[in-house]
Amino acid sequence: MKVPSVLLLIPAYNEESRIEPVLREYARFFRAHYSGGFRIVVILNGCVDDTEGVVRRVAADFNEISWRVFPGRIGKGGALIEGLKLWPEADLIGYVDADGATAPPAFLDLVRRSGEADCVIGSRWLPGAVLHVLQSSQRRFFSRAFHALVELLFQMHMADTQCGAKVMRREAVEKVHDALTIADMSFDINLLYALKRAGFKILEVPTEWTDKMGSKVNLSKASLAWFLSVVRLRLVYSPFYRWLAPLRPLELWLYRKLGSPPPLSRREGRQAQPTADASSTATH
Ligand SMILES: Nc1nc2c(ncn2[C@@H]2O[C@H](COP(=O)(O)OP(=O)(O)O)[C@@H](O)[C@H]2O)c(=O)[nH]1
Ligand SMILES: [Mg+2]
Repeated sequence: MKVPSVLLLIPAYNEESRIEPVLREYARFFRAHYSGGFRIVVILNGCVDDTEGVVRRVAADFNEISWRVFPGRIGKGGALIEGLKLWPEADLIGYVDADGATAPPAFLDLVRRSGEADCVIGSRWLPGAVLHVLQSSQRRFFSRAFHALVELLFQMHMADTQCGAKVMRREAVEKVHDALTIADMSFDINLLYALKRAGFKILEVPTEWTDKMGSKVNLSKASLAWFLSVVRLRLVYSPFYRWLAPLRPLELWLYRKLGSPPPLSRREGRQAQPTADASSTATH
């Protein structure tokens, strides 16, 4: 059987000091251990540092690496919604964080198990997960509270919706892409719930994870935005949603106050364009 080709997306927001070794390790590791096609596309969003210069330098050494630049602060979710539009280019599309919390062998493990489901996700909360460095206790507490809320709202019965490592079959991404609108880190819930509703099988596997210094998350503000996003997502799938349209300006104001990217309307999603110079580099 043909070994599936893999497209790995890496969302990057001001990652000039963390991303270089991660890109080099992934490119080297997959060259040595994976016989199918392998490409990395870094999706830079709202960067005001030299992430692009760093990625450009590394890409000169590894032709499997390319990048797209979105100058606006479209968030991790916004970056992935854009990146997932590249679905025609690979059999499997996945993503990991730019800080290397998921090392290449752990991502390859998800790829290898992709024959068992339409979407395979890493889990830090299943028995068998190996956590080398834990998130802060505050972050873990918040994470569990958020998880309880997500379970209450969506009943997906997963142990860890938020792990930054996931891989999907192209057909599944294509089918659900129009339903993806959440731009902040609740994007993962948007994705998983859309996959479930469409009848795709999701497999959660214990993973290996090393929490990294330099998180860009401001928990007190971001958590409120994530809360808003999941409640909103629940409403999208309820009969009340169309009555709430007049609240859209209030919603935009709230996201702005919280410093988080608001959910995309589908039309906006279609309009986001990378800057011309960078997209032309994404043809390796
Ligand atoms: N915090 C944050 N991360 C973003 C954003 N856009 C993309 N990312 C990427 O999302 C990934 C996870 O971010 P990180 O700060 O490590 O989050 P944490 O480990 O969950 O605290 C990294 O690859 C970031 O570069 C954004 O607007 N905010
Ligand atoms: Mg991180």
